[in-house]
Amino acid sequence: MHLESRIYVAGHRGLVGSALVRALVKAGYKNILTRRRNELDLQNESAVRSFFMREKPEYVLLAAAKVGGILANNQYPVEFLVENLSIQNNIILAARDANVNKLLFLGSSCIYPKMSPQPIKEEYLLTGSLEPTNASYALAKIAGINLCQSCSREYGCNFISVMPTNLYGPNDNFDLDSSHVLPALIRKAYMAKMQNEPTITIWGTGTPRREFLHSDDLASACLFLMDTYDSPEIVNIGTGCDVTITELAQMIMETVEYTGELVFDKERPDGTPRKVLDVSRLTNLGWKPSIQLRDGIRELYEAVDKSTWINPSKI
Ligand code: GFB
Repeated sequence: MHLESRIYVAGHRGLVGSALVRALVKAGYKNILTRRRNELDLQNESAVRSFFMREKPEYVLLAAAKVGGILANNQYPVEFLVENLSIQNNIILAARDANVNKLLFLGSSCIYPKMSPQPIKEEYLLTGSLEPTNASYALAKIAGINLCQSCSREYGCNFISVMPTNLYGPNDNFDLDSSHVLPALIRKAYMAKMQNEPTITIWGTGTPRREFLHSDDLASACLFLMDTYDSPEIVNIGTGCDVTITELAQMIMETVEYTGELVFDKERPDGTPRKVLDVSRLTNLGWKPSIQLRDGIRELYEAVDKSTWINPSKI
């Protein structure tokens, strides 16, 4: 990509898309295309096609998706499947038809089998059954990978796919019904501290292990791959290190300076027991993350607007 290239970031207001825009601006890119939801409905095929034909983006970073934590994924499988299929089909096929130079598709580590060997190598894709709580989202993402690979094979497109681990960072979702664990626990610990509650509730057993990557590190890896990587083979993006949910909760409680106890709601699902990525493909290409989990949590906690967190019944 050149600093003058026309680069479309789909999903620019989300956790990933906003990090991509920050990284592009910081690197000096001058022609970043974005559209808000009310300007362009990504589920509307003809609207997406017209946008591509009119604006002629040269590069596309596909970060638009319906995303959520374990509860939302489990409750709304139809929406997670259909909305994601629709958004990615519309954008990827319009990019093919508009002769986009290169497209980067964001997948997820949940595409891998629930009981995959650890750490998870890229070649473990489609070697076993998926985790049921997010199978619909995972299947949509697997279809997106296949569409990118098929466009490369059948039409010669340079469409690459990356598989990030669990992400966190600015513009994260702190809604307790739809968020991922890290922002949820920041909110729960902060509210409990403010209201002198003796405990906070953790869903599940606290034993699942998760790997967390800051969205600014993800954006850095994506721009690195846009410059250096031209293969349809998927690439994992992560730190290669994981923690248990209990360890994460303790780290967050230390940051928030909340000294209560953890209570485990074992009626809630644990999800997959472990999903730490093997990041050697990316490391061998020459990229590594730079934000430590503890530092990233502190930065997020200090920056987030806590004034809207007013529902004590959700603690
Ligand atoms: O982050 P999370 O919702 O997503 O949950 P997944 C991770 C773990 O944290 C699970 C536990 O074991 C949860 O039960 N957990 C404990 C909590 N307390 C909480 C809480 O208050 N809120 C939440 N949300 N979790 C998602 C997938 O799976 O990961 C998506 O559903 C996507 O499709 C995403 O792939 C990266 O890691 O389990």
